[in-house]
Amino acid sequence: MALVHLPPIATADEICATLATDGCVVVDDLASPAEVERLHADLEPYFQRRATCTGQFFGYHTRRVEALITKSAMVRELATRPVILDVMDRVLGPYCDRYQLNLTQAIRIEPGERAQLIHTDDGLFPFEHREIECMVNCLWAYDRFTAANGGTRLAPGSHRWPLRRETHGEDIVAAEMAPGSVLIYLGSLRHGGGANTTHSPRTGVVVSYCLGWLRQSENQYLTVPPEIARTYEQRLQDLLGYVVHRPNLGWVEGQEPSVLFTKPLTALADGGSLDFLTDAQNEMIRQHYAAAASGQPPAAD
Ligand SMILES: O=C(O)CCC(=O)C(=O)O
Ligand SMILES: [Fe+2]
Repeated sequence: MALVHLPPIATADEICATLATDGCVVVDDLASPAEVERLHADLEPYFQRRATCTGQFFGYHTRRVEALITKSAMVRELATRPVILDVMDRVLGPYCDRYQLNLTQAIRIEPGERAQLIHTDDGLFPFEHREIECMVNCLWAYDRFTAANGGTRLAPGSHRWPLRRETHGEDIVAAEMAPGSVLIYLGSLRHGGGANTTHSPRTGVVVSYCLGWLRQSENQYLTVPPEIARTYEQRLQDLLGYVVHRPNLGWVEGQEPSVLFTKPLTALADGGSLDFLTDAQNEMIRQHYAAAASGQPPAAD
């Protein structure tokens, strides 16, 4: 099964149609050459001083740079690109009140790195969730991706396979794409970084999104504390998690966490707690008390 490439003008509906069947898709040239240059200018200094990873999964000839939201204005722009968020609205939106950033990580696979174990990224969340999609990743090509330099290996369609089905060589395709293209793949899709048998590194920038009621892989509150997050646009603040996920997940002193953009935590100690319910929950509770007030027996639940 080949990897589908769509043009930069592809709509969120077209992208989602391929994601539904294949679990992965490349949108070519979604970032311009000038934007790729900005990405290099932002991140190259960090790569120059970053040590290689140590780990069977992260690799031994791979450099990873995280906390990209504070490091790169260009990553902040890519993370909030409208067509990408429209895709997240469609794939993750149905299963949460709001989705959030899961992880930002630039991955440089260097010459000599072996192929990464084929895996699903949503294995982070240790519960069975075949009915829902928990995570979607965008892997922006910073260098050209080829089969030889470590282009991500993917098993298109594997998001629908029985859990115990084995992945074989013939199931795998390598993502080949130009700098500025983005590989979008579901958290449930089997994939892994490729071996780099060339003499040049292969770098990609992962911006990962997940359902708003899950723990984020990268701790966004510690990597982007309120004094920094307050300087960003609200859409990004929300993605970082500075907003309650209804009902009642993520509040601070009974308030929206975004109040920390204007007040210190100590200033919240005296305020009354709010509960953050969904419209359906508010309506259910309203009906319960209305029925009780009118003398009808309240519904049992
Ligand atoms: O760098 C890549 O191509 C993918 C890496 C990956 O899948 C991971 O680290 O989870
Ligand atoms: Fe992965």
